[in-house]
Amino acid sequence: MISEKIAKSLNRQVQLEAESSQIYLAMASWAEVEGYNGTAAFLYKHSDEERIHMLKLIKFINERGGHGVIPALAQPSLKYKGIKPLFEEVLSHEIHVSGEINKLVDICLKEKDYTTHNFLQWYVGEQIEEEALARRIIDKLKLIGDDKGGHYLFDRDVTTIESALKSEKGFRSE
Ligand code: OFO
Repeated sequence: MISEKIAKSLNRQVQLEAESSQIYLAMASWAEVEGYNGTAAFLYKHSDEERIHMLKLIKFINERGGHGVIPALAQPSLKYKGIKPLFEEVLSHEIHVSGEINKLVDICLKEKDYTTHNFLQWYVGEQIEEEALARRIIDKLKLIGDDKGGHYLFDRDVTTIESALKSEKGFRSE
């Protein structure tokens, strides 16, 4: 059984994961309209993954005697200044999410809720991977600069950056 405090904190994280999914969905739609189809596919997939992160939390809260609350969501940005600013926004969002996960871990330790603490380790690992991926993508975009051909190739290959990073760092493959 989780305490009310833990349930409330986990539900805040449910909201954050739902917001992440919504933001990446808006980014995907913008990228698709702009003709960046590879980037759109990458972001649609990430939006789906964030929804799974949210579901995992809802199910955990419910299994542990709490109530996973489905949040109302704010309208995300509709437009982005370009692919690089978009991915910079992804990185700063992921850094924010990592900070919130760390706060949650801290609350669990203070509350001596070792079960939830253990459950959250998956999210700790996930955030390391997601920050690393966003940084890797931004590094590539810095190399490309304003080169149009480079942007074309980036968009064609962006989905392979993730698998390359995972095999190089030994990250999980799901
Ligand atoms: Fe849920 O991993 Fe990003 O935010």
